[in-house]
Amino acid sequence: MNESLVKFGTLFFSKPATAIAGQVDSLFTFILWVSVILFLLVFGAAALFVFKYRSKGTNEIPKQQWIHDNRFELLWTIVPFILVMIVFVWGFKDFFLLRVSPSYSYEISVTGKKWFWVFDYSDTGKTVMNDLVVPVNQPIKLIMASEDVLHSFYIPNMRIKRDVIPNRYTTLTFTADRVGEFSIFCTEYCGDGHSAMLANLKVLSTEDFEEWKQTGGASDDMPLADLGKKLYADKMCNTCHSLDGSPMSGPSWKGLYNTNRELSDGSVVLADENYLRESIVDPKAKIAAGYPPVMPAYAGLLSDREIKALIEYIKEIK
Ligand code: HEC
Ligand SMILES: [Cu+2]
Repeated sequence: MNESLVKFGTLFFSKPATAIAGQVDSLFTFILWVSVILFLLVFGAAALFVFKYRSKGTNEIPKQQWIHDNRFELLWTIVPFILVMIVFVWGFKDFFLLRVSPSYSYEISVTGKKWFWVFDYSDTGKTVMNDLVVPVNQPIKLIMASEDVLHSFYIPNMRIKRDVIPNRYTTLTFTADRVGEFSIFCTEYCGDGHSAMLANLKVLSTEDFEEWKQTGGASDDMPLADLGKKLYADKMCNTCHSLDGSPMSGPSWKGLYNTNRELSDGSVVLADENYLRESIVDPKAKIAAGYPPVMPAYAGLLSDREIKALIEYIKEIK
């Protein structure tokens, strides 16, 4: 279970899971209180003067007005300057810590697509969906890109967030300082399934992480159709395909198997195992009539067993 963002931490912040988070929060708190104090001073003075110098009902015209005072000019130039410089230096220092990843960082590639995240571990060739697993106390560098629209990668407990863009890499860096499970959000509105574009961050001890890297996928002994049902949710098929016949971004799976499917080019194919397999691995090969070709290709993201499991599950939905 992911650590709750509201149960732990303060009114403004989830409980930090990285050392920099505390510094980010202190700067926020500093700016907040400076703003509150300045607000009270400025509006307090304004309210006081409005009251004190309110019209007394006579049409007096002042004989003399106080139009300039160097002491006041200096006060309201120097004090804001000092405050702004404090925020600048403090923020710049933290910005570096948040943006520059040490050369010994562990690199993970992140791909955002409608509507899930894919994490590639280049040193092991491992690819996982929606579960980012990292070792504790080790700087991590995320190299991110999108395959379709703009997404944004956000881990509240780490205080890091950055846009994920097609045709360009952006990076994020963090060092988790405690083990646990945390939430990852997409914070750029990216279409129908945006609110379901959730992922988990699992921070493991170094030994557990090494062990995790060696293991294959779990659920090797699950019956195929059960595994398919689980994958339907885990692999985000459920954001686009319903089971009850209602159309979503994609066609419903109800009664799909072994029926004739009309394609966008007017031809008709039988939805047998091979059609289903091709639709999952390379969805753009044959487009179902009436639907836009928005399904992401799952080639490389699902093992052969997982593809078989999904097909078995689709067959069950009559
Ligand atoms: C972003 C939305 C989206 C996601 C996520 C998605 N699909 Fe699709 N899928 C579509 C759309 C749209 C079509 C119809 C257009 C086409 O054929 O490419 C489709 C078509 C299909 C078809 C052919 C259906 C038919 O009626 O001919 C199958 C099978 C399929 N998807 C399986 C899956 C599986 C399995 C997953 C999860 C591993 C999945 N889809 C995830 C949008 C999605
Ligand atoms: Cu998104």
